[in-house]
Amino acid sequence: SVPFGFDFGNNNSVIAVARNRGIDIVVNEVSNRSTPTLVGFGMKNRAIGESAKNQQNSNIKNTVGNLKRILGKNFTDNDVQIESKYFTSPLIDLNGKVGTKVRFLGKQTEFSATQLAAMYLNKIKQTTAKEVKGIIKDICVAVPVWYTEQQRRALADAAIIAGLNPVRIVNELTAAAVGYGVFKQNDLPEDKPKTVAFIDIGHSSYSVSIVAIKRGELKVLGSASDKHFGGRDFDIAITEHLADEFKSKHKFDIRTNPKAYNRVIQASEKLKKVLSANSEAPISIESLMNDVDVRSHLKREELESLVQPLLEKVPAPVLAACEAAGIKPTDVDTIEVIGGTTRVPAIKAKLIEIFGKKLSFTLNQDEAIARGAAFICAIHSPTLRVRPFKFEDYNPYSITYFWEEDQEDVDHMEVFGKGASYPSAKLITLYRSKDFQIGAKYTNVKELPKGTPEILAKWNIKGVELEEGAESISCRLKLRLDPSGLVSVDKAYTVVEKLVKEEVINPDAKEDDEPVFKEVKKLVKKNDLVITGEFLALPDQLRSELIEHENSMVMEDKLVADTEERKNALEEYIYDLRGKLEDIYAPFASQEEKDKLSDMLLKTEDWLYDEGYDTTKARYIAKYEELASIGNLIRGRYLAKQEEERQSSKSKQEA
Ligand code: ATP
Ligand code: K
Ligand code: MG
Repeated sequence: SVPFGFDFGNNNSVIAVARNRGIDIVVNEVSNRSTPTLVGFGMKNRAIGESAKNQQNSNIKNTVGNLKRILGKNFTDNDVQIESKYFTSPLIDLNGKVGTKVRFLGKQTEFSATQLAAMYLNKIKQTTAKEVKGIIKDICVAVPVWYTEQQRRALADAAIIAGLNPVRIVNELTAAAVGYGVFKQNDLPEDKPKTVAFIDIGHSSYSVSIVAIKRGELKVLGSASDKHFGGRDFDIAITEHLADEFKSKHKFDIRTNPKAYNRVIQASEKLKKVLSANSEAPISIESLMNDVDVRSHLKREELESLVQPLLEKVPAPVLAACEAAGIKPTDVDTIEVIGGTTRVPAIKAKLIEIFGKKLSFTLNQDEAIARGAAFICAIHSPTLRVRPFKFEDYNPYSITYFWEEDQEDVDHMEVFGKGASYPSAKLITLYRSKDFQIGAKYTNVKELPKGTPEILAKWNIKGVELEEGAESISCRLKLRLDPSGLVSVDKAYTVVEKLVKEEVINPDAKEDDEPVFKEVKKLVKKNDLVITGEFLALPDQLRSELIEHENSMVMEDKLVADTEERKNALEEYIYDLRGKLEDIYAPFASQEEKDKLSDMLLKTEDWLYDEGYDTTKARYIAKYEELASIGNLIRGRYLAKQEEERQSSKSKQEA
């Protein structure tokens, strides 16, 4: 399959594919290089991406965005409460996880965040498959550095439900940094690495990673984020300001009308973008509420004062990331900036002030993450050869493994500390008298949002057999923080002490001296243990059900689209045939045929506005064929005549 990388943005998502000649951005059905991250629900089908955006205003309560914000969150998570203000559908508690309720197929329907993300990923898969005309399976998805174990697992579940194979989940800025390392290869130092700060401010979130980078490799030294800082906060600040203004000017409150409020958000976003390049900009919306047209304007300074509290939050993530990396902002060699919101002049000015240096924009601000992710997916591909590039990521939350005390007097150990690099593995030894359990948890769950589950995974380790007369046996466990930042127990086996013969190395020995052996005690592997794990992922049974459900919704959507297509084809045929009957087909039909066909065309047309307005694909096809049975007869005569004329003019020429 063609490896692809996916920047799962909160506002817009970007797809890139790796092919032999390099990395390409995939355009969607309307030739855009990014796709709105929205899922809409209708009376008959779902609308995903561009079509969801088109219908957003007319279907505001059943259009869901902010998918990455609720994915893998427990309902009691603090962040969920914060998030609810950005949603136009209610956030609900689905067995402890977050979901939403929408009107779909005429019924109130609940969907989990994982299902919503799966729907979107499935659409992205279809877009990619259509564009590359190949099989699409392996995906590398980029996520914010602050994504927890549960969020990463939920994303993997969503990808699987969408029929994808999530080969790796990578941090957004790490993907961008890898892209930078690969594409700027020749400008990078070979020995002493340079320090680059990568900064991404998008629609919902703001992250900074400090990266040591040289030719062929990089290491993320520190990362930090403000999870609640992005372009949407600017849009809301402008909208709230305008809401007050309209209230005093026109005596209506757009806050009471979700559709009007959303139209102002969209206009505010446009206004904000204009203000990044101009010092003043107008805004006007027709018939916003109560049939009133509104207009206003905003100066850049006014916008800056509206978002002053946000601007004051710009330095914190930079300082925290630098502290994690053990450097000062002024020690950074280059500052690479990506994400739509870094186009705001006041933000650029703040960043320049903190680093005391100008900013660099060598990466494509909108596509760098997807490109890097596609490259990383290609690294994992068995069929595509890519230049080797080594990268190590930064673990933001300390992880401890724990077990029940048996022969040892400790029952836990911090294994992957905060700030450690990953992927990484650690071998530990436990002295066990019988089969046992081991678990992994956040060392300080209090550092995470309230409601984040503390326990990440539990494994049952089976097959422990003691040597005769022994009270315990050494069990070796290989613990891993895998490339996607997920915990695992990769290997487990028992070892025993055995006397083994070992050759004594004598540097003075002559060539034909007999080798000398001695007996030494050595730990040797006895047997492998069986590992079964429970993760913060969906149970297999439920996952299978969701795959089936998703597939049936895809089929249904396809049927609705095909039906619509057939209906349009019929409508077009009516107009086409009617026109030709009076024109080029006229000499080839008898008056009786003409009368009969005209009558049929008229009846079918009436039918289309009546009973045939909303019917089955089969009935549209049947109507089409009914008309075509006469239409094709006449067309046949017309074509025969054309052919006859062509032949005769050809033979005239030859003569
Ligand atoms: P996130 O990274 O938070 O998941 P995202 O990846 O979808 O979100 P981006 O695509 O990086 O976000 O950026 C989108 C945001 O950038 C939107 O809020 C958009 O309004 C804003 N934006 C884009 N262009 C400009 C501009 N010229 N001036 C100001 N803001 C802009
Ligand atoms: K994006
Ligand atoms: Mg982004």
